[in-house]
Amino acid sequence: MVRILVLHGPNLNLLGTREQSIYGTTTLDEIDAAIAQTAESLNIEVDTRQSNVEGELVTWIQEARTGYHGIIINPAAYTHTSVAIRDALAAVALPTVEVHLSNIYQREEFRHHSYIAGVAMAQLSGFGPTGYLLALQGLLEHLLEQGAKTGAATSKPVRRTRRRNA
Ligand code: CA2
Repeated sequence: MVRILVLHGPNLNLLGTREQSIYGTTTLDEIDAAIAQTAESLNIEVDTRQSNVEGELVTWIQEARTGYHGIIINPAAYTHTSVAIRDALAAVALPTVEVHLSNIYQREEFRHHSYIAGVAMAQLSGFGPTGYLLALQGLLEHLLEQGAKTGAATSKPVRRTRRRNA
């Protein structure tokens, strides 16, 4: 079964309690619940973790190498500062999707640069909490395609869509 690790960076534990005009009213627990629900419907396993500590995020990324097929990360402020997180993602070389709740390119200049984007397969910025769910779907499609090419054990879930002429 496909296993994906979702990482939330610093201060995202405060979601829904402050700065609601920028980040909305949804709490991190609610986001994690929506991620779990989507994971179930996609028939994949997802673990979600949050940390305010850069080194802890680096350690989790390193550990993901053995137990996970891909990573979804909102590095929060570390997006714009952390060579350490970028290096960890490059080292584990797992397909990674970078997610931001807000559109970082419509905000202050210092948020326009991401150290993570260069080592991520994709970036979603500005969809709010839905970004995580879109990332799950996109990453799964990518992994299944890769598995089909490499013969890796990422079993494809049965598609329920009926084709008229099938
Ligand atoms: O838009 C995003 O998801 C960000 O990654 C959020 C980060 C910010 O530094 C990035 O530029 C864009 C900040 C997360 C802080 O979250 C808070 C939530 C509630 C109250 C205060 C901060």
